[in-house]
Amino acid sequence: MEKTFVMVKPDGVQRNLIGTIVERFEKKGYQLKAAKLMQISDELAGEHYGEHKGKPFYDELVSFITSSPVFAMVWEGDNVIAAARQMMGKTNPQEASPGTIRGDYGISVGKNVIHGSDSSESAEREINLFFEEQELLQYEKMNKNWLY
Ligand code: RTP
Ligand code: MG
Repeated sequence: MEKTFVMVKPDGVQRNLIGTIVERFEKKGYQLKAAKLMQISDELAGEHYGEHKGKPFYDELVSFITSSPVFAMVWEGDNVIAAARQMMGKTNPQEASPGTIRGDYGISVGKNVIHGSDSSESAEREINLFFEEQELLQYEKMNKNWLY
């Protein structure tokens, strides 16, 4: 089953959007495999955003992502990598469709609330960067008489 890395960025945490974003993924039907509130170090930011090194917005990107805690998650489900990107909407919230997370909650390209892996290679790399293997939990839906 496919897994992706999703992160509520500092602006999303500051604006109390963790619950709203988790709810969207839960309601869509994906399974939460791991989650934590964490502070990103300069070193981790450099690794995570390595592909953007040298770009004009890189310094601002690293300084923002390390400015305050983020909420890191791993979600699992069929086609979840592409679906998460669709749920997020375009990078620039001003171009993102209403109904997408960035379209509904984002302010600017630098404060766009959420990150999601853009390919299966990125997903594997980012999950390994942010989580230890034992932090990803394997569990199944129970068949209990109190679940109705
Ligand atoms: P992300 O990696 O955060 O999920 O976003 P993305 O794939 O939609 O966009 P990406 O091209 O990977 O850019 C990473 C983040 O850098 C900031 N950015 N600023 N000022 C600019 O022109 C600019 N371009 C990108 C955004 O915060 C973007 O999410
Ligand atoms: Mg990206």
